[in-house]
Amino acid sequence: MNPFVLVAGTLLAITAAPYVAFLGLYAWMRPSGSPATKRPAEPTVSLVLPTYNESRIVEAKLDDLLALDYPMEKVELVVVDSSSDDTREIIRNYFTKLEAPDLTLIEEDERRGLAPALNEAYEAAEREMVVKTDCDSKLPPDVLLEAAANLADPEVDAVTGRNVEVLGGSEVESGYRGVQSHIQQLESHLDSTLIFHGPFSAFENDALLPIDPKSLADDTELALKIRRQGGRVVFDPSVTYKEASHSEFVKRRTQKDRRAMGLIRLLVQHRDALGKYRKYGKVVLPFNWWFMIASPWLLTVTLVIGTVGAIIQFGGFGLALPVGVGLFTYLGQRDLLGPVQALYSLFDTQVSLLRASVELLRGKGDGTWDVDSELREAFE
Ligand SMILES: Nc1nc2c(ncn2[C@@H]2O[C@H](COP(=O)(O)OP(=O)(O)O)[C@@H](O)[C@H]2O)c(=O)[nH]1
Ligand SMILES: [Mg+2]
Repeated sequence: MNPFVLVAGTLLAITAAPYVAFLGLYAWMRPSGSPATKRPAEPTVSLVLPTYNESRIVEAKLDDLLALDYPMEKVELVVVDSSSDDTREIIRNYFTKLEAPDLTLIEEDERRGLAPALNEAYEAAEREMVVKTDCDSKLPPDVLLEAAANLADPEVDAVTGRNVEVLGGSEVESGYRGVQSHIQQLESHLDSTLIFHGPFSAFENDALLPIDPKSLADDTELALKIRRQGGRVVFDPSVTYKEASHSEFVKRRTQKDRRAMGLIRLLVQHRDALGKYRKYGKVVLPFNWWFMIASPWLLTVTLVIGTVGAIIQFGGFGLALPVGVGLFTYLGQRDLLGPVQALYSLFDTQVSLLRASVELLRGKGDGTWDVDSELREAFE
């Protein structure tokens, strides 16, 4: 065998080893449900909703929030609005006819980015449980009760949930979310999970901390900081939401690459947490470092060396490898891969993570972006 093929094979085995170990751990622990000791609870709630030019969908979002199965006298809505359209007028009008919930509307004169806006909203939130939700997501009626039941466990300070339906029907995103949900369950049963999701995250008000104004991963950053301060932060598959997503390769890049950038930067900023905080720093964080930072580069190098090796070995036929990857991408983004569609979803995520680390190395990645109008259409 030529040395290139040998090196590529070895690299692939090294890349895969932690995943195989994680899979083994999963099979051994068989985590299911939330690791929290859940019990019925009805704390007072601050719903935090950040809005930037959401006039198309904000009314539907408010309808959705008011349909939650929860005593609305216990709820306040804290909106932080940085729009240049009439989002805030729509919200104000909506609330003129309502007795409950209470509304706190923070009106920003100009858009400074999501993280500074959220810091203001968290500062203003006064109730016991603080729930952050994005405008372009839908919540089921039981979501507050499910979240409150988790926070009733004195060890647990934050909980996030599972995307049960990808609005717009992207199979790439659903495939990835399915895999991710198993990973996050295992992480939570080991100790705590890393990623917190924008459509729904709930926190103990007492545990809140300011986030980095430049953050592109605000929800995850908050959870990570809460874990570092000693609270447990978990994923519960019974806490659910729906969010819109694309399948197509190019369209996916904008949102996924930005999110990936936010997560990688966060891991690097908190590199001193590795090895600390029990299994969170000893298992969960290293696994995420491997998945988000090491694997994308290792896989790229493997592909390049493997292609060189295959060309030396088989001449022109060696190009079958990169052509195969191209074909995989072409079919995957069209949701045409059937049973291996989930594998494509992981590949797609690795592409975003690779592009994100390149962008970060080039010094890119600050805090504002365009609201994706096609995704708003999927929401409607
Ligand atoms: N107040 C405020 N809200 C923002 C800003 N940027 C985005 N948002 C809101 O934050 C939420 C998430 O934004 P979105 O564009 O959907 O992010 P994505 O889901 O990661 O693509 C939405 O409710 C937006 O309206 C901002 O600069 N200020
Ligand atoms: Mg969104």
